[in-house]
Amino acid sequence: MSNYHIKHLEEYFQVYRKSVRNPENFWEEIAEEHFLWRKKWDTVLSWDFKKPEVKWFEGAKLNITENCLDRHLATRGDKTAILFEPNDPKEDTQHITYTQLYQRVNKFANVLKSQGVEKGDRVCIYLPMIPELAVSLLACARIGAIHSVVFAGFSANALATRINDSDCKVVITSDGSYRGAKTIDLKKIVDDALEDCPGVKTVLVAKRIQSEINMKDGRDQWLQPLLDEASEEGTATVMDAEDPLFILYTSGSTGTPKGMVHTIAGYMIYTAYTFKNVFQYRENDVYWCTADIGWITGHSYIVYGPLANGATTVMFEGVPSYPDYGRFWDIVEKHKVTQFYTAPTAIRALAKEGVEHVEQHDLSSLKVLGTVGEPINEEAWHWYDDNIGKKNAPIVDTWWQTETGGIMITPIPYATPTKPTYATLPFIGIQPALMDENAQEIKGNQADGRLCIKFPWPGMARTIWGNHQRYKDTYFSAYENMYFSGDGALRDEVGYYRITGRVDDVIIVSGHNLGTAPIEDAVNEHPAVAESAIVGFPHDVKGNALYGYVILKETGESRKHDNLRKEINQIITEQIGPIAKLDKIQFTNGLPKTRSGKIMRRILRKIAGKDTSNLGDTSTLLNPECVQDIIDNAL
Ligand code: 6R9
Repeated sequence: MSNYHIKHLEEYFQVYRKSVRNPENFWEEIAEEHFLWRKKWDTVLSWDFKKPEVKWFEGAKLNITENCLDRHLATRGDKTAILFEPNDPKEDTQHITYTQLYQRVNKFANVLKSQGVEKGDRVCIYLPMIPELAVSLLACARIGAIHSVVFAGFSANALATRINDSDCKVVITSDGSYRGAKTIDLKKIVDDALEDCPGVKTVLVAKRIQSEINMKDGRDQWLQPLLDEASEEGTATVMDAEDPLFILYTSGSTGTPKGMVHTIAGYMIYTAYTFKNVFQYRENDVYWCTADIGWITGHSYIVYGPLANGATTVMFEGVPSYPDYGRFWDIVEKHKVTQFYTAPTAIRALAKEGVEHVEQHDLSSLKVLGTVGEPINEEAWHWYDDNIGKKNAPIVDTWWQTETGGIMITPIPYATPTKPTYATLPFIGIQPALMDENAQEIKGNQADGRLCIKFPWPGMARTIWGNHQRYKDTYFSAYENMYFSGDGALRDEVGYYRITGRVDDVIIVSGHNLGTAPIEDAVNEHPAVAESAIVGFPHDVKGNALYGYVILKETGESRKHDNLRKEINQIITEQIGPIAKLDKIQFTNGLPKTRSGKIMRRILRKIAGKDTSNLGDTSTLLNPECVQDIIDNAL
């Protein structure tokens, strides 16, 4: 059916118009024709952004894993579902077929059941990029348990916060992980985290690095022997369309991380449909997304979207620099990858190493290149286009969020003419709006404002776990009847969108969202620190890096500043993870504050970015005198 696979620009416009004129009919057709239901829905959509409440396909019954696995067995049983490429290129690639994946998921689901996991229970998954990670998500979904994956780069503290927030009773982890030439003791991190998590009764441990680890009696169990015993048969639990599928945490500008809740049917339809169109996926393609499954990109576009389409999805355990900077291109050549999806920060890091690493490889299999996670700068876009795609593989710059579940603004490759740094046009069914400072929608092209979405789409998150009020306050309160993304954007003369970046206190570092508040809280834990303010500043590889302004309790602090800097970063590593470390720490005697006591970050951002020519209006400051002092001592 043509609506499911869009092939040229005119068709995009036709289908787009249809999708926004009558969204219910549009999504119902997609749902009818491309998915497996145990029972069809009573209502396609009911919604109220004021409450807010959004329900898609209410009354329908299904299991997402029957859509990702069972229904492919007859026609694609021997096709590779997951192509696992290990950290060490000398270790063999694993081809896991649809039949094998189905059996592994059933075994794992049976293990979870035997451990007392029931429908609706939360299971925390803290694993490296090994096949068990994908299998464990699907195993949870098979029995209706809600998975909460925590990226395995987060610290024990961050893990504990997330486990407790959603009250997980089981944790799935591994003895350790490989990362380039290093190994990481994941189990030790879990042990530390669990000291603060009384609700966790069971830890299942996959073996990956064969290291000696501590196994706590009565709590910890090796996974493999349990899997060996388990049956590879298993029926999928019948779920309601709006039952939660998973929780995934994302940083907010303040407070604890937000556990975004995605529900089954809408998420399935949206990830599957976007995957097919944004990557123009065809039956024998080999698709590779380099994200970690610990982030939404991995959930939607390594696991659910590709598998719902019966695709071959590559899972890479390692890093782009190991054993050398040609690793990505080595994998593309080896498996004849057709679609390659990565982050601007990776592109910039690889571009810096020069084209020699690229030139040794045959990249002619590539048909579509994608980017996600942060704005891509023009230079990186051209490097990607010239050296990787050889101007033959269109770049899809895909804008979306953990909250949106799937891609929202993007070119359709071979249909939408691309434009460097522009995510271009809304995806089918998506109705963006730009809002001005008076909370009015800016109509017409050549506009610049805050990016909102006017109408529900199936993939949107339904709530924040345990805190619906926060969901409402964060996303539905800034503008009436609109979902507010937290991003700024402009619309050019032909209606193409360019994302200009966050307009709140979230900073995107190497594509990872970091809230300033939790980092400041960590810095303030240092006994010598009185107060701190964190801002982002431009960085040529990471996109943004973090700059900390720190006031010490005693101005005559005798310890060396460099030691203090190390100690502060150590605390951040323990509390959040190494991704949140500060690149620069400036000790200062004051921070610019408004009369209501709010730190004026706008000024600090400009100073950190070495852009002090126009600091704007500082007259409302309580202590304008500190500004010059900060400028004079800037790093
Ligand atoms: C999928 C993902 C969401 C934030 C989002 C925005 C930034 C993502 C982007 C982009 C410019 C793009 N972002 N894609 N900015 N161009 N193509 O990354 O989800 O981790 O929740 O981050 O990332 O600022 O608001 P998540």
